[in-house]
Amino acid sequence: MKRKPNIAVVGATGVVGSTFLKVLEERDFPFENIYMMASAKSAGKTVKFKGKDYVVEELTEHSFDKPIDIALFSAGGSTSAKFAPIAASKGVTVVDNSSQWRMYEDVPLVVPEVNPEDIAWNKGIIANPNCSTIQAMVALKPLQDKYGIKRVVYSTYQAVSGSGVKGINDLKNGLEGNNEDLQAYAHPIAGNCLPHIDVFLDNGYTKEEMKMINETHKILHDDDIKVTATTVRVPVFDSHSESINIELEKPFELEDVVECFRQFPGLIVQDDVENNVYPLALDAAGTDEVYVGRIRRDYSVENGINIWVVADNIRKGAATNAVQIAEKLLEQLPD
Ligand code: 3JN
Repeated sequence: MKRKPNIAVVGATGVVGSTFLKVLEERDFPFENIYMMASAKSAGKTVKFKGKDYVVEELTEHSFDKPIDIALFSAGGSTSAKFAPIAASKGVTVVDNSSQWRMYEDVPLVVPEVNPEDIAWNKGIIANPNCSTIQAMVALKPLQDKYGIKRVVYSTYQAVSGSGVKGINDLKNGLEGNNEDLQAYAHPIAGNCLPHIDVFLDNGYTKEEMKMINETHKILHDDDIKVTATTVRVPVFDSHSESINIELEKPFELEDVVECFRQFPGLIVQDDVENNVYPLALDAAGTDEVYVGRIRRDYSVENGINIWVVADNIRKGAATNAVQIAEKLLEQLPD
Protein backbone atom coordinates (compact mmCIF):
# COMPACT_ATOMS: atom_id res chain seq x y z
CA MET A 1 0.00 0.00 0.00
CA LYS A 2 1.21 3.44 -0.92
CA ARG A 3 -0.64 5.88 1.33
CA LYS A 4 -2.62 5.68 4.55
CA PRO A 5 -6.40 5.94 4.20
CA ASN A 6 -8.79 8.40 5.81
CA ILE A 7 -11.41 6.41 7.67
CA ALA A 8 -14.79 7.09 9.26
CA VAL A 9 -16.54 5.10 11.96
CA VAL A 10 -20.29 5.62 11.76
CA GLY A 11 -22.14 4.66 14.94
CA ALA A 12 -18.93 5.08 16.92
CA THR A 13 -20.65 5.12 20.32
CA GLY A 14 -22.64 1.86 19.98
CA VAL A 15 -21.73 -1.66 21.12
CA VAL A 16 -20.36 -2.66 17.69
CA GLY A 17 -19.00 0.83 16.93
CA SER A 18 -16.87 0.91 20.07
CA THR A 19 -15.62 -2.58 19.21
CA PHE A 20 -14.67 -1.30 15.72
CA LEU A 21 -12.38 1.15 17.52
CA LYS A 22 -10.94 -1.53 19.81
CA VAL A 23 -10.22 -3.86 16.87
CA LEU A 24 -8.77 -1.09 14.65
CA GLU A 25 -6.45 -0.15 17.50
CA GLU A 26 -5.42 -3.74 18.31
CA ARG A 27 -4.67 -4.52 14.68
CA ASP A 28 -2.81 -1.23 14.22
CA PHE A 29 -4.96 -0.37 11.22
CA PRO A 30 -3.11 2.33 9.22
CA PHE A 31 -4.85 5.69 8.86
CA GLU A 32 -4.11 9.32 8.08
CA ASN A 33 -7.29 10.80 9.59
CA ILE A 34 -10.11 9.09 11.47
CA TYR A 35 -13.57 10.63 11.87
CA MET A 36 -16.07 9.50 14.49
CA MET A 37 -19.70 9.91 13.46
CA ALA A 38 -23.07 9.13 15.00
CA SER A 39 -26.66 10.31 15.14
CA ALA A 40 -27.53 13.75 16.55
CA LYS A 41 -28.31 12.05 19.90
CA SER A 42 -24.70 10.90 20.36
CA ALA A 43 -22.97 13.79 18.59
CA GLY A 44 -20.73 15.81 20.91
CA LYS A 45 -19.75 12.80 23.03
CA THR A 46 -16.07 11.91 23.06
CA VAL A 47 -14.57 8.51 22.27
CA LYS A 48 -11.00 7.39 22.92
CA PHE A 49 -8.87 5.95 20.17
CA LYS A 50 -5.16 5.19 20.47
CA GLY A 51 -4.92 7.32 23.60
CA LYS A 52 -6.56 10.38 22.00
CA ASP A 53 -10.01 11.84 22.57
CA TYR A 54 -12.19 12.35 19.50
CA VAL A 55 -15.41 14.36 19.49
CA VAL A 56 -18.19 12.48 17.73
CA GLU A 57 -19.63 14.51 14.88
CA GLU A 58 -23.23 14.35 13.74
CA LEU A 59 -23.79 12.23 10.63
CA THR A 60 -25.26 14.45 7.89
CA GLU A 61 -25.50 14.52 4.08
CA HIS A 62 -22.26 16.52 4.12
CA SER A 63 -20.23 14.20 6.37
CA PHE A 64 -18.57 12.62 3.34
CA ASP A 65 -17.71 15.85 1.52
CA LYS A 66 -14.21 15.58 3.03
CA PRO A 67 -11.88 12.97 1.55
CA ILE A 68 -12.65 9.61 3.18
CA ASP A 69 -11.55 6.26 1.73
CA ILE A 70 -13.29 3.73 3.97
CA ALA A 71 -16.31 4.08 6.28
CA LEU A 72 -17.26 1.39 8.76
CA PHE A 73 -21.00 1.65 9.45
CA SER A 74 -22.85 0.19 12.41
CA ALA A 75 -25.71 2.58 12.92
CA GLY A 76 -28.74 0.47 12.02
CA GLY A 77 -30.47 -0.31 8.75
CA SER A 78 -32.34 2.95 8.20
CA THR A 79 -29.19 5.06 8.71
CA SER A 80 -27.32 2.81 6.27
CA ALA A 81 -30.19 3.04 3.80
CA LYS A 82 -29.90 6.82 3.78
CA PHE A 83 -26.20 7.50 4.22
CA ALA A 84 -24.28 4.58 2.66
CA PRO A 85 -25.33 5.57 -0.91
CA ILE A 86 -24.39 9.20 -0.20
CA ALA A 87 -20.96 8.08 1.01
CA ALA A 88 -20.50 5.70 -1.94
CA SER A 89 -21.46 8.45 -4.43
CA LYS A 90 -18.57 10.51 -3.04
CA GLY A 91 -16.01 7.75 -3.56
CA VAL A 92 -16.08 6.25 -0.08
CA THR A 93 -16.11 2.45 0.24
CA VAL A 94 -18.64 1.58 2.92
CA VAL A 95 -18.43 -1.62 4.98
CA ASP A 96 -21.92 -1.88 6.45
CA ASN A 97 -22.82 -4.05 9.41
CA SER A 98 -26.60 -3.84 9.03
CA SER A 99 -28.87 -6.13 7.04
CA GLN A 100 -29.94 -3.23 4.80
CA TRP A 101 -27.80 -4.05 1.75
CA ARG A 102 -26.91 -7.71 2.31
CA MET A 103 -29.18 -9.24 -0.29
CA TYR A 104 -28.74 -6.59 -3.01
CA GLU A 105 -27.31 -8.19 -6.13
CA ASP A 106 -24.72 -5.48 -6.66
CA VAL A 107 -23.51 -5.57 -3.02
CA PRO A 108 -20.93 -8.19 -2.06
CA LEU A 109 -21.60 -10.02 1.23
CA VAL A 110 -18.22 -11.01 2.56
CA VAL A 111 -16.49 -13.19 5.12
CA PRO A 112 -12.80 -12.59 4.31
CA GLU A 113 -11.68 -16.19 4.95
CA VAL A 114 -14.52 -17.50 2.77
CA ASN A 115 -15.23 -15.26 -0.25
CA PRO A 116 -12.62 -12.46 -0.31
CA GLU A 117 -12.80 -12.46 -4.13
CA ASP A 118 -16.26 -10.86 -3.94
CA ILE A 119 -14.75 -7.64 -2.54
CA ALA A 120 -13.35 -6.83 -6.00
CA TRP A 121 -16.76 -6.21 -7.62
CA ASN A 122 -18.09 -3.80 -4.98
CA LYS A 123 -19.66 -0.59 -6.21
CA GLY A 124 -19.03 1.37 -3.02
CA ILE A 125 -20.93 -0.73 -0.49
CA ILE A 126 -19.81 -4.06 1.00
CA ALA A 127 -22.11 -5.80 3.48
CA ASN A 128 -20.99 -7.56 6.65
CA PRO A 129 -23.15 -10.68 7.16
CA ASN A 130 -25.29 -11.40 10.21
CA CYS A 131 -23.20 -12.58 13.18
CA SER A 132 -24.71 -16.08 13.22
CA THR A 133 -24.02 -16.48 9.50
CA ILE A 134 -20.39 -15.35 9.71
CA GLN A 135 -19.23 -18.02 12.15
CA ALA A 136 -21.17 -20.76 10.34
CA MET A 137 -19.53 -19.80 7.02
CA VAL A 138 -16.02 -20.16 8.42
CA ALA A 139 -16.83 -23.75 9.44
CA LEU A 140 -18.83 -24.69 6.31
CA LYS A 141 -16.50 -23.34 3.62
CA PRO A 142 -13.77 -26.01 4.02
CA LEU A 143 -16.46 -28.70 3.87
CA GLN A 144 -17.99 -27.18 0.75
CA ASP A 145 -14.59 -27.01 -0.95
CA LYS A 146 -13.65 -30.63 -0.19
CA TYR A 147 -16.95 -32.52 -0.21
CA GLY A 148 -19.77 -30.30 -1.48
CA ILE A 149 -22.77 -29.48 0.73
CA LYS A 150 -26.29 -30.81 0.16
CA ARG A 151 -28.20 -29.68 3.25
CA VAL A 152 -27.60 -27.68 6.44
CA VAL A 153 -29.64 -27.52 9.68
CA TYR A 154 -28.72 -24.64 12.00
CA SER A 155 -29.75 -24.49 15.67
CA THR A 156 -28.32 -21.43 17.40
CA TYR A 157 -27.74 -20.44 21.03
CA GLN A 158 -27.28 -16.68 20.80
CA ALA A 159 -25.86 -14.28 23.38
CA VAL A 160 -27.81 -11.27 24.63
CA SER A 161 -25.08 -8.86 23.40
CA GLY A 162 -26.57 -9.52 19.94
CA SER A 163 -29.52 -7.38 21.12
CA GLY A 164 -27.24 -4.53 22.22
CA VAL A 165 -27.38 -2.76 25.56
CA LYS A 166 -31.10 -3.55 26.05
CA GLY A 167 -30.50 -7.30 25.84
CA ILE A 168 -27.56 -7.08 28.22
CA ASN A 169 -29.74 -5.09 30.66
CA ASP A 170 -32.57 -7.67 30.50
CA LEU A 171 -30.16 -10.47 31.44
CA LYS A 172 -28.40 -8.44 34.16
CA ASN A 173 -31.71 -7.38 35.71
CA GLY A 174 -33.13 -10.90 35.44
CA LEU A 175 -30.11 -12.39 37.20
CA GLU A 176 -30.81 -9.97 40.06
CA GLY A 177 -34.38 -11.22 40.21
CA ASN A 178 -35.93 -8.33 38.33
CA ASN A 179 -37.88 -9.59 35.34
CA GLU A 180 -40.15 -6.55 35.17
CA ASP A 181 -39.67 -3.75 32.65
CA LEU A 182 -38.08 -5.93 29.97
CA GLN A 183 -36.25 -3.78 27.41
CA ALA A 184 -35.38 -6.23 24.62
CA TYR A 185 -37.38 -9.43 24.92
CA ALA A 186 -40.99 -10.64 25.04
CA HIS A 187 -40.17 -12.90 28.03
CA PRO A 188 -37.58 -13.06 30.80
CA ILE A 189 -34.20 -14.22 29.46
CA ALA A 190 -32.56 -15.18 32.78
CA GLY A 191 -33.14 -18.90 33.28
CA ASN A 192 -34.86 -19.15 29.91
CA CYS A 193 -34.36 -19.94 26.20
CA LEU A 194 -36.32 -17.84 23.73
CA PRO A 195 -36.90 -19.37 20.25
CA HIS A 196 -37.52 -15.86 18.97
CA ILE A 197 -34.82 -13.59 17.50
CA ASP A 198 -35.97 -10.55 15.52
CA VAL A 199 -39.57 -10.52 14.27
CA PHE A 200 -41.74 -13.40 13.07
CA LEU A 201 -42.48 -13.56 9.35
CA ASP A 202 -45.53 -14.90 7.50
CA ASN A 203 -43.77 -18.22 6.79
CA GLY A 204 -43.42 -18.95 10.52
CA TYR A 205 -39.68 -18.31 10.58
CA THR A 206 -38.06 -15.37 12.35
CA LYS A 207 -36.18 -12.76 10.37
CA GLU A 208 -32.93 -13.96 11.99
CA GLU A 209 -33.58 -17.49 10.69
CA MET A 210 -34.26 -16.24 7.17
CA LYS A 211 -31.11 -14.10 7.29
CA MET A 212 -29.06 -17.22 8.02
CA ILE A 213 -30.72 -19.14 5.19
CA ASN A 214 -30.46 -16.42 2.52
CA GLU A 215 -26.99 -15.23 3.47
CA THR A 216 -25.63 -18.82 3.41
CA HIS A 217 -26.74 -19.17 -0.22
CA LYS A 218 -25.22 -15.84 -1.23
CA ILE A 219 -21.84 -16.28 0.49
CA LEU A 220 -21.34 -19.88 -0.62
CA HIS A 221 -22.59 -19.02 -4.14
CA ASP A 222 -24.95 -21.97 -4.19
CA ASP A 223 -28.74 -21.57 -4.00
CA ASP A 224 -29.19 -25.35 -4.30
CA ILE A 225 -27.96 -26.04 -0.76
CA LYS A 226 -31.01 -26.85 1.34
CA VAL A 227 -30.85 -24.80 4.53
CA THR A 228 -33.11 -24.52 7.57
CA ALA A 229 -32.60 -22.76 10.89
CA THR A 230 -33.96 -22.33 14.41
CA THR A 231 -32.41 -19.37 16.21
CA VAL A 232 -32.64 -19.18 19.99
CA ARG A 233 -31.69 -16.49 22.51
CA VAL A 234 -30.00 -17.93 25.61
CA PRO A 235 -28.90 -16.36 28.91
CA VAL A 236 -25.27 -15.87 27.86
CA PHE A 237 -23.66 -12.43 27.70
CA ASP A 238 -21.16 -12.92 24.87
CA SER A 239 -20.51 -15.36 22.00
CA HIS A 240 -23.00 -17.24 19.87
CA SER A 241 -22.92 -21.07 19.87
CA GLU A 242 -24.36 -23.14 17.02
CA SER A 243 -25.17 -26.79 16.50
CA ILE A 244 -24.84 -27.44 12.76
CA ASN A 245 -25.95 -30.67 11.03
CA ILE A 246 -24.55 -30.99 7.52
CA GLU A 247 -25.22 -33.48 4.73
CA LEU A 248 -22.22 -33.60 2.43
CA GLU A 249 -22.36 -34.53 -1.27
CA LYS A 250 -19.43 -36.95 -1.01
CA PRO A 251 -18.43 -39.61 1.54
CA PHE A 252 -15.74 -38.60 4.04
CA GLU A 253 -13.37 -39.91 6.68
CA LEU A 254 -13.81 -38.11 9.98
CA GLU A 255 -10.07 -37.57 10.43
CA ASP A 256 -9.90 -35.86 7.01
CA VAL A 257 -12.71 -33.52 8.00
CA VAL A 258 -10.88 -32.59 11.21
CA GLU A 259 -7.71 -32.01 9.19
CA CYS A 260 -9.47 -29.73 6.69
CA PHE A 261 -10.89 -27.71 9.62
CA ARG A 262 -7.35 -27.46 11.06
CA GLN A 263 -5.99 -26.11 7.78
CA PHE A 264 -8.66 -23.42 7.37
CA PRO A 265 -7.65 -19.84 8.31
CA GLY A 266 -9.52 -18.31 11.24
CA LEU A 267 -10.89 -21.67 12.40
CA ILE A 268 -9.61 -23.45 15.51
CA VAL A 269 -10.44 -27.07 16.32
CA GLN A 270 -11.24 -27.71 20.00
CA ASP A 271 -12.27 -31.33 20.08
CA ASP A 272 -10.98 -33.65 22.80
CA VAL A 273 -14.07 -34.99 24.51
CA GLU A 274 -12.12 -37.36 26.77
CA ASN A 275 -10.74 -34.26 28.44
CA ASN A 276 -14.02 -32.27 28.18
CA VAL A 277 -12.57 -30.04 25.51
CA TYR A 278 -15.07 -28.39 23.13
CA PRO A 279 -15.77 -24.78 22.16
CA LEU A 280 -17.31 -22.66 24.90
CA ALA A 281 -18.87 -19.19 24.80
CA LEU A 282 -16.83 -18.01 27.79
CA ASP A 283 -13.56 -19.03 26.09
CA ALA A 284 -14.43 -17.53 22.70
CA ALA A 285 -15.46 -14.15 24.18
CA GLY A 286 -12.89 -11.45 23.45
CA THR A 287 -11.20 -13.41 20.64
CA ASP A 288 -11.34 -13.12 16.84
CA GLU A 289 -11.39 -16.78 15.79
CA VAL A 290 -14.18 -19.26 15.14
CA TYR A 291 -14.01 -22.48 17.19
CA VAL A 292 -15.29 -25.90 16.09
CA GLY A 293 -15.68 -29.09 18.09
CA ARG A 294 -17.97 -32.08 18.84
CA ILE A 295 -17.08 -33.17 15.29
CA ARG A 296 -18.91 -36.45 14.73
CA ARG A 297 -20.74 -38.50 12.17
CA ASP A 298 -24.50 -38.05 11.88
CA TYR A 299 -25.61 -41.67 11.47
CA SER A 300 -29.20 -40.67 10.66
CA VAL A 301 -28.34 -39.60 7.08
CA GLU A 302 -25.85 -40.47 4.34
CA ASN A 303 -22.60 -38.47 4.52
CA GLY A 304 -23.84 -36.59 7.58
CA ILE A 305 -21.73 -34.66 10.06
CA ASN A 306 -22.56 -32.76 13.25
CA ILE A 307 -20.46 -29.91 14.60
CA TRP A 308 -20.57 -27.28 17.39
CA VAL A 309 -19.36 -23.81 16.38
CA VAL A 310 -18.71 -20.86 18.71
CA ALA A 311 -17.45 -17.30 18.12
CA ASP A 312 -17.58 -13.86 19.74
CA ASN A 313 -20.63 -12.34 18.04
CA ILE A 314 -19.53 -8.73 18.49
CA ARG A 315 -15.94 -9.32 17.34
CA LYS A 316 -15.79 -11.98 14.56
CA GLY A 317 -19.57 -11.71 14.19
CA ALA A 318 -19.44 -7.97 13.52
CA ALA A 319 -16.48 -5.63 14.19
CA THR A 320 -13.53 -7.90 13.40
CA ASN A 321 -15.10 -9.22 10.20
CA ALA A 322 -15.69 -5.63 9.01
CA VAL A 323 -12.13 -4.57 9.86
CA GLN A 324 -10.77 -7.65 8.03
CA ILE A 325 -12.76 -6.53 4.96
CA ALA A 326 -11.27 -3.04 5.36
CA GLU A 327 -7.78 -4.58 5.54
CA LYS A 328 -8.40 -6.25 2.17
CA LEU A 329 -9.56 -2.88 0.79
CA LEU A 330 -6.22 -1.34 1.75
CA GLU A 331 -4.58 -3.54 -0.88
CA GLN A 332 -6.76 -1.87 -3.56
CA LEU A 333 -6.42 1.71 -2.36
CA PRO A 334 -5.52 4.09 -5.23
CA ASP A 335 -2.44 6.34 -4.88
O1 3JN B 1 -29.66 -10.92 17.65
C1 3JN B 1 -28.51 -11.18 17.34
O2 3JN B 1 -27.79 -11.95 17.99
C2 3JN B 1 -27.94 -10.57 16.13
C3 3JN B 1 -28.66 -9.34 15.75
C4 3JN B 1 -28.51 -8.75 14.60
C5 3JN B 1 -29.26 -7.57 14.21
C6 3JN B 1 -30.02 -6.88 15.14
C7 3JN B 1 -30.78 -5.78 14.76
C8 3JN B 1 -30.81 -5.38 13.45
C9 3JN B 1 -29.26 -7.16 12.87
C10 3JN B 1 -28.40 -7.86 11.88
O3 3JN B 1 -27.17 -7.66 11.89
O4 3JN B 1 -28.91 -8.63 11.07
C11 3JN B 1 -30.05 -6.07 12.49
C12 3JN B 1 -30.15 -5.63 11.08
O5 3JN B 1 -29.27 -4.92 10.62
O6 3JN B 1 -31.14 -6.00 10.45
